[in-house]
Amino acid sequence: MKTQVGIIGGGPAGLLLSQILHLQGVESVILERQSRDYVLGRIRAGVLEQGLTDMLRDAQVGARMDREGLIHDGFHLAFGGRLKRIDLEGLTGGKTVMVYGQTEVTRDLYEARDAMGGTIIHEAAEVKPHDIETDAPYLTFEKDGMTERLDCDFIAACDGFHGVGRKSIPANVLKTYERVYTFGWLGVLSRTKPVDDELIYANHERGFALCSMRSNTLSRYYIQAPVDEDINAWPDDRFWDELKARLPGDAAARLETGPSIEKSIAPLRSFVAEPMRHGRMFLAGDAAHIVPPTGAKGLNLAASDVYYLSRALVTQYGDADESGLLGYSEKALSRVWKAERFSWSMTMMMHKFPEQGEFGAKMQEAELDYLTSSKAAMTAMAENYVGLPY
Ligand code: RFL
Ligand code: PHB
Repeated sequence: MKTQVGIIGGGPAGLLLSQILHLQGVESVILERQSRDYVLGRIRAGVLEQGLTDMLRDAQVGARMDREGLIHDGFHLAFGGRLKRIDLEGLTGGKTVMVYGQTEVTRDLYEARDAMGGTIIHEAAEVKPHDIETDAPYLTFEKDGMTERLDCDFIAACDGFHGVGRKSIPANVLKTYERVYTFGWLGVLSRTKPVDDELIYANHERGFALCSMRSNTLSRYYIQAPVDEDINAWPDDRFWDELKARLPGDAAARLETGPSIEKSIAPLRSFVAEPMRHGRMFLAGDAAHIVPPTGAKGLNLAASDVYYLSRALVTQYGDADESGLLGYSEKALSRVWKAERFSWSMTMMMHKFPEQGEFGAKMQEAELDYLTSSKAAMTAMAENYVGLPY
């Protein structure tokens, strides 16, 4: 088999890259380790920046999002029993975010790839990049008991944090930066009316909580929990009680509870791998970087990588101009580090850290008090939350 761009990973980054390349006349093949149902069963991100929603529209996959997604022009910070609003639209000169699930984005991308005859090979095992330092890289993989080979001009490793792309870069080339947090997020999806029509991020002495949603009838809630917590120790009633305890009184009183449809614990991590290119292989999305979900940046960063990489590949093929590919890593990383900083600072401000003590708690309270009473500080927060320009 032969193609122009061999893509490892059929998550949002790989699918969006393939779709954009197709519309620009560049061929690709996606190799995905899991089945399509498995990929679509993962409940992940919910908040899309305008940069990503514009990209989805340009890639002809924005119609359902525009019908069903919810535009949010603000969100709330809860602390010390108070609820303070960050007016995203007012503070950023009209920018907003879109609440629309990653699962739905992925579904829309699969449908578009199918409709346009895109090749996605699911359940491709043992994917391995070869000869990435030469002009003739290729991928091998196992499918239905056979070893297959995919020759290509370039490889895009969009295979997430546990993928094989990053691991194929020699250790003396790759530098990684990491911070692992001692807690995770216990998340619940329930068919209930969201407690508020905007998101609420809560700092509470019992730990962080987040009230989010997927639609007006589907809620997504998270609470900070030890990362090694046994999920069976959290029957629904215990989850709802703990969530209520961490919300301001009137929000807790309004909270509609019901059976969980999904419940899982996600670890929190900050991670960056540099550079995002080695030879003819390029890393994009979670394959190169992870942010804790507090700033809602992970999927959005995957999208900005795809924005830079797709443009670089298109100018390479269209104009034989390789400057975009040469500058890809530096360009992508400059945006990545700013989102890392924002996600880290929001994580530090909103969670309970075992070592923080009473002084640390006072510092968080003062920071939140300052943030929500200073227009300059709120503007900085809003500007980052809606997403820095590409
Ligand atoms: P993905 O989604 O992990 O997709 C990678 C794909 O590669 C496949 N794969 C392989 N395929 C072939 N061979 C191999 N060896 C392979 N190894 C892996 C995998 O099966 C998978 O299908 O990475 P991608 O495309 O870079 O997308 C990144 C996003 O998924 C991620 O950043 C976000 O979900 C993060 N995130 C959020 N991001 C936001 O922008 N806004 C949010 O509100 C938000 N909330 C979240 C989140 C992530 C969460 N969890 C569970 C980590 C909330 C949570 C709870
Ligand atoms: C979500 O709805 O899953 C979500 C929303 C905001 C975040 C993280 C996750 O910061």
